[in-house]
Amino acid sequence: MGNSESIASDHISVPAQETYMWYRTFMMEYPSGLQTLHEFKTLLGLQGLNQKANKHIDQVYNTFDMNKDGFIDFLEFIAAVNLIVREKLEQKLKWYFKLYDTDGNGSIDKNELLDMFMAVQALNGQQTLSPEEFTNLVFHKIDINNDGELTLEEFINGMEKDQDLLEIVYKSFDLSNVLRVICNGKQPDTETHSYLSSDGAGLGKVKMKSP
Ligand SMILES: [Ca+2]
Ligand SMILES: [Ca+2]
Ligand SMILES: [Ca+2]
Repeated sequence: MGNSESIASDHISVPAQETYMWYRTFMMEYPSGLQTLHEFKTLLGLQGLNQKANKHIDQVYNTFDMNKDGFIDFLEFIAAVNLIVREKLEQKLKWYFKLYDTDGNGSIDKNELLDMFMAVQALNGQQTLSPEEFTNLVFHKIDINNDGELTLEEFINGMEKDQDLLEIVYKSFDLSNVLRVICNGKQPDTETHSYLSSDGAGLGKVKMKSP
């Protein structure tokens, strides 16, 4: 498919044998070699969301669509798998930072974080704190120079030190549950929101669908 040499590029460290297995799974599910936004949402059982939640998922999709052609190809797919399975906390936090920095200007402002928490609330239901309270809490804790913007450095340093904040971040989009959905194939309608409730199991286990 002409992807073989790019699979070996620097930041992708999924072993060849595993890569092949993922390739087969991906091509079985998406014979064209491309996953559309609609298919991404279908895979995760995330149709019919309200506008805010929907925009949040669009943004997630965009962070995986690295060449910005509107599709997730196999290389982008395996990079996402690699991020979820293998990368360290710092790399994951970089991904979340990119997710929250919706205008892409290299810092997260209060409105961006507020929008994100409102989307999370729309996805996960009412939380203990309101989106406004969450936003203020995060800025109070990790906006070190108090300028109302979170730089990548403030974000990573702050999150690494604070388990409670990290949990909030993980809740904003649970990567490990996404992986489980990918491994097990499309979700039946009855389990529409199963990816949202994490039980922490199954990470790193690659299961092939039976033919
Ligand atoms: Ca793409
Ligand atoms: Ca920004
Ligand atoms: Ca700051």
